[in-house]
Amino acid sequence: MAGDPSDFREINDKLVRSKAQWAADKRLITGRPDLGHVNRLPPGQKEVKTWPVLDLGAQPDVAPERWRLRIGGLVENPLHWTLQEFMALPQLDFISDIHCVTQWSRFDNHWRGVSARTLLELVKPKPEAAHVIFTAYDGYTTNVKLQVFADDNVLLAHSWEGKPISREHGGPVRVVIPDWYLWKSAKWVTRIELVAADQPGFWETRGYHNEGDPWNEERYS
Ligand SMILES: Nc1nc2c(c(=O)[nH]1)N[C@H]1C(S)=C(S)[C@@H](COP(=O)(O)O)O[C@H]1N2
Ligand SMILES: [Mo]
Repeated sequence: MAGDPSDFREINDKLVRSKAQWAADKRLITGRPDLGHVNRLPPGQKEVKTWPVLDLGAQPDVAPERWRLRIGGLVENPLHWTLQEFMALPQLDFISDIHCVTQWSRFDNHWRGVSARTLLELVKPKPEAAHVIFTAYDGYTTNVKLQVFADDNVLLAHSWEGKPISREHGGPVRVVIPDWYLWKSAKWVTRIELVAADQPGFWETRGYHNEGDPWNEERYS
């Protein structure tokens, strides 16, 4: 079935190789972390006004009526939502800056969606849950600690600047974790799994850092 996570497609091998090489070469590291967030722009970043598109090249076309979000794993109450059900959850407007490891940052993005906290309150993580694994419709995976996902600025967003998030940027729904480099923010998200043991995702197993704090230059492992 097209767009199903199991339908693992041809990914852009050239792009993957060149980004993995950047990681191996430790490109863009300034050696001057800004842990106090003195500057709005994290070290080594450049501000852009456009919004570049970065992904593995598949860009699944997920029709709104086919989109599902499932949250499972170490939770008391595994749940799934259609887009209509998701839109009926409490909605939050949030403004955040985003920072891509390939050097661009974009300030003041206006998002609308459902906060991670709202979702976590509904599924109720078990005490053993410590990590969160995201899976997207293109097969992409990424991981963060549960405490990062539970931060009050984390959103599952369906709108950007007052319009539905476009297919190329991960619509119908994408994750937004603004405190980490943007590879942690899965586009076309469909599954969120709470687990006890960490599971590094697509880029984390190809030389990227397991965490990804832009102010600490956590670009590569
Ligand atoms: N599903 C999925 N999510 C993804 C990716 C991807 O390839 N597939 N790429 C990540 C990377 S490396 C970046 S930099 C951002 C880019 O988001 P954008 O294209 O909206 O700028 O998406 C992240 N989320
Ligand atoms: Mo990226």
